[in-house]
Amino acid sequence: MLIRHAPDLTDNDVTDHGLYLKRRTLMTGLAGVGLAGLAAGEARADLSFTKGFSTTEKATPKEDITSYNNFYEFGVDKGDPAEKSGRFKPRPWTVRIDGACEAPRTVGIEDLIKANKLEERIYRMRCVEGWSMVIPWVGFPLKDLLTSVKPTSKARFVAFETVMRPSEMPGQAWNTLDWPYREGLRLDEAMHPLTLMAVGLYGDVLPNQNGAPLRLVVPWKYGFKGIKSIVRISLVENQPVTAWNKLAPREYGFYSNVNPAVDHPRWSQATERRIGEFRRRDTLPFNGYGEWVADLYRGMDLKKNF
Ligand SMILES: Nc1nc2c(c(=O)[nH]1)N[C@H]1C(S)=C(S)[C@@H](COP(=O)(O)O)O[C@H]1N2
Ligand SMILES: [Mo]
Repeated sequence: MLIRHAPDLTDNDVTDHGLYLKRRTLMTGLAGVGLAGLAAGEARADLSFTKGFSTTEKATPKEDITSYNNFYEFGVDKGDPAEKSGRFKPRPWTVRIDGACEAPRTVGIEDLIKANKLEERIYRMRCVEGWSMVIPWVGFPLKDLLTSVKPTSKARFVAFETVMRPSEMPGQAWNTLDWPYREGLRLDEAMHPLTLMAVGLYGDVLPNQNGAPLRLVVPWKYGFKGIKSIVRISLVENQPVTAWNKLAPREYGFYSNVNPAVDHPRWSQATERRIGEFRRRDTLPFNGYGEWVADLYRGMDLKKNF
């Protein structure tokens, strides 16, 4: 697997968060600037970003990334999010960050974008259903946001919640999931430098169907961990309840690290179909990010903790 390494993964990350990132993976000098604007007449929400840690694999076309979606708040079919999210209003928007921290706060999306250094990160995304894409996100490390609220020693997990807006999200009228959509990470997973809060896609603000205005991206986990349209992030003591795990605990574990050796009860996870390709390809442990994240799970039985 070819991966470019950007200077954002520094020795500070290693010492600050006790992460083991191989020194040979650190490289300097890769930087670029991208500017993206909205159509004339819309509120200014320009994203300036540098290029960060990315795969060199060919990105999936934007047309596919924005038309083949899972976002059950708008319906269960792949075309529903693009077709039925037109009434959804992702701006203005605030996110509440609270729980076991010294400085809980509520922050507006534009302030969040201004206050954080944005990067383009091109990540593979592997859906638990057996398909994958390569997606150029724009965002910032979740750890920057979490650090800003000063987690206390009680914080061991992070819980995330999607907005509840049945009037704009027709799928919330159906009991497909116990709304609002919820997800969670262990604190060290949330603080990992690869864990991203995305605010953009292909250099522009996130389209509604991809989780506007703010969604989580955890590239070594199945796509459903990447909760969309987030309104609340809470530091908590105990492992939080998550939407898919609550619905079908035997099928969707809390960890949900991509693992070709652990099949879904109803299908194999050994291979995947990259959208736009014909032949299936092998699925890689941790979606190919094991070099950077496997140490988070040292000593754990990954078949039990699926
Ligand atoms: N709130 C919310 N977040 C969600 C989902 C959802 O239905 N609701 N679907 C998940 C699933 S299963 C996947 S594969 C990804 C899809 O992200 P994409 O549509 O941007 O490719 O979003 C995840 N985040
Ligand atoms: Mo998914």
